[in-house]
Amino acid sequence: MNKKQLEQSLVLIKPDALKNSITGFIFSQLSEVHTGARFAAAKVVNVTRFLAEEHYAEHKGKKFYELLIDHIMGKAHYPEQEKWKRRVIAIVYQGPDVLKSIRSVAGPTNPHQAREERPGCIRALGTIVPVKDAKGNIIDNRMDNLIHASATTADAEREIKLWFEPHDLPPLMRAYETEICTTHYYYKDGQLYDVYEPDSAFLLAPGDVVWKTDLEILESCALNEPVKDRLNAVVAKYLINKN
Ligand code: FUP
Repeated sequence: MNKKQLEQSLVLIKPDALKNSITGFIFSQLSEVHTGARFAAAKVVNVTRFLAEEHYAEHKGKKFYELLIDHIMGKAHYPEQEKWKRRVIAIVYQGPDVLKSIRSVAGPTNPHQAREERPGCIRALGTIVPVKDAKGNIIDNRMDNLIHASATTADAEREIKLWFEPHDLPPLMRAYETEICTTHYYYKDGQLYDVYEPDSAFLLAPGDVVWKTDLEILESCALNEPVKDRLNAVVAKYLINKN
């Protein structure tokens, strides 16, 4: 398979799409006949704050950041008593020019703009929700735009490695280099361990297939080299649906 055929994109079907039952429509719009995109991996994820913050790291500090985090975590669409419904569907699509074709079917970020400029695109079915304070005054607006799709090849690599382990993809559909892990890794409160520590989370065992770039970070971290700020992005996928 050549590099172009291996092009991949991360798509997230967000909680607003699940709540409004338009998952089928989205899958149909993204299907191979429309976009040339094939499924390479898929999972249902209860998004923790840990994962949400890593996914939207580039938006940290912006005015809409907290709304964005609440949205992707499902908190904006499902109250505490329905928190088991807080999910996204994460998919890796693969195909020639898949980044461009999926972004095109998705449409502009802002659903109102999508409706004006690209009727028929997925995000044209989204909405903008006014956010009110306790007194009922509108204090902000939240963009419910139904899906996320990677914007660039660099974003796709970062995002796919954030949400998926190599073994989530069939071996011939892995676009990024892998290695075999030779150590045990456990994680607790920002620290890595090579033997089990009470209440730590198991990450990897010898023989596991791991993204090469992840293993480099884990090995550097174990040697106390200054890569701590990148550890969360490695760990996040191993904690998915584990709590
Ligand atoms: P996109 O790549 O189209 O998903 O857009 P961005 O990465 O710029 O934005 C990520 C998410 O932030 C969007 F899905 C919606 C949200 N957002 C806002 O809520 N307000 C803004 O002004 C910009 C983005």
